[in-house]
Amino acid sequence: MKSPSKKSNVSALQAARSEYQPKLPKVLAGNPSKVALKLGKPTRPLRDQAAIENLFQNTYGQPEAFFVSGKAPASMKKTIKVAMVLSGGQAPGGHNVAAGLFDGLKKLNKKNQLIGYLGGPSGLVENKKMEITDNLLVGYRNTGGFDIIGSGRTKLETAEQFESVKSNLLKEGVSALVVVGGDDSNTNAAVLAEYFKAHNDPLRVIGCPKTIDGDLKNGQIEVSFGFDTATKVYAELAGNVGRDCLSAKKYWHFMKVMGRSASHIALEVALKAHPNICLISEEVAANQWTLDQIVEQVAQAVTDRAAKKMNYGVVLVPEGLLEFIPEVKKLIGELNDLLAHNAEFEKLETAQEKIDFVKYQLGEESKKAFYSLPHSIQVQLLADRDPHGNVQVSKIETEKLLMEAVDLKLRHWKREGKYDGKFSAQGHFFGYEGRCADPSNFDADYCYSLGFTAAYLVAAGLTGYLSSVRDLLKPAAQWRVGGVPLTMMMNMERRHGKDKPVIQKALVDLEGKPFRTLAALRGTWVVEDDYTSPGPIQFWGPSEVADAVPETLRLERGK
Ligand code: FBP
Repeated sequence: MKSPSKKSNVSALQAARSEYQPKLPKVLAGNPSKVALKLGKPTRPLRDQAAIENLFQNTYGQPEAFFVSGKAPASMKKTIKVAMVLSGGQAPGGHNVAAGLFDGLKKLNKKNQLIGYLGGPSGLVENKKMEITDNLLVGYRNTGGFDIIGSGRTKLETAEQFESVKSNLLKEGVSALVVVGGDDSNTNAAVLAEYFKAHNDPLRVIGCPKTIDGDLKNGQIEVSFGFDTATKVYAELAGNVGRDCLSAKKYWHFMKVMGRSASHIALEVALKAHPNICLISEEVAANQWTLDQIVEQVAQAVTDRAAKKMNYGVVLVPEGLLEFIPEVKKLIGELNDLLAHNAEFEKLETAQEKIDFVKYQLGEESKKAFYSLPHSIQVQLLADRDPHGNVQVSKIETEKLLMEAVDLKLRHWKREGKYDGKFSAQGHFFGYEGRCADPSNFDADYCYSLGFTAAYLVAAGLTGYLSSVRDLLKPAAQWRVGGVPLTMMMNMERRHGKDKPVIQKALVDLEGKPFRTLAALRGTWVVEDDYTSPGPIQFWGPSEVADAVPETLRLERGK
């Protein structure tokens, strides 16, 4: 293999890291002719079974699949050409999925080929592609980013798009497509798999569970790739800021962390860095806390610490918080329905015109919620939805909203003699900083195995499955690999004003061990400083450091 160190933009660390050979489960590391496919019992989704069965008549109910030691079917050796696409937001380890898929295909048959479609799902429609070769992969192995072939968020939904994808893949001689994506992208994968099967097309579709958000998990999928690395990066930053607090003792730091709807990232970072406060959106929704109640809780913590002369602190804010505050959730729901494909609204140019447009159409309660928000947040709530109908929460400055609202409340309390302290706040948003980091050892190994497993699923002729690697707390050699039927993870949700089948997002389980651990510790963190410095990701060194798994995973799956 050529060394990437010859390239001028490769750091010394990347050059050394490119030599890392990701670990593989024993069953995949051995001779492929000794890998048998074992199928389990028929499956069904946890919710909305009838609706999902009706929409996925050809792929519904498929059994779970496992690769075990045994005799491989002769068909596994057949020469195949496979396509792959990276979809949605970047997540550390995507390049190792490509490497694993490529190496898996070549191990099965040297003549197998891998074609990468460029810029996400739109590349499939527009037929933009390149061959992924061993040479190309040099320099991408064990690196972060999706730049090898790029990514995008185009939603494939029209029959016209499906037909273009089909004809482009068939013309290229491709027999299977691997979609590397999150819940929305794998919903795309499920719909495509169903479409191809319903039309008797010789095309198969396999997904890989990607997303830093950590919300693509369930009984079968233990964690999505990228979560480990991204949270390690954010936890390092949160730990550093905690140290800054202890040193300067003058700021309250409000840190919004990515994660879209679910608060898994905030929770994981809190478990690692021990901030004074960590808001969890799911808890807000469960307790039906209003925005004002949340502001009061934070202001109370500031007041209690001020009484101990601690006019500083760290507050972690999950990116999707606003969507979980009941009155704002209702408002967003109404706005989504109102703005979905609304030609009149789309013509409006200025922020004020947009605000005026919705003002007369919102219900009383939502109107009140809308006007209780600062102008900047009103504008942000009216911004374009993403192609899957989601509010783009990364563009909503929730940390600033809270900083301002807490400041206002404290001024009020000061006048009433309830608070005596100094409040100076700094806002941070940690999101993009972690999405393209070089993958941790855990993600490097996990992604490589996911890609390798996808190659075997494709070769086994399966379609409508998500590549799955389980028992992740065990050494990689003992990981169990196979596929989980995509329809098993689906439910019906309202998107763009319509009920649509989508892969169910996993939210933080308030009864689960990770949240209960936070709940048991956070009381102490509010009044005493317990900031921890997890430090930068380590690729070499003691295994408890270099090979550490996410805390959430350890708590959820540990004995
Ligand atoms: P995916 O769900 O596609 O993995 O995206 C993750 C994410 O990083 C979210 O945490 C964030 O809200 C969103 O992408 C930001 O999207 P964009 O990259 O379009 O700004």
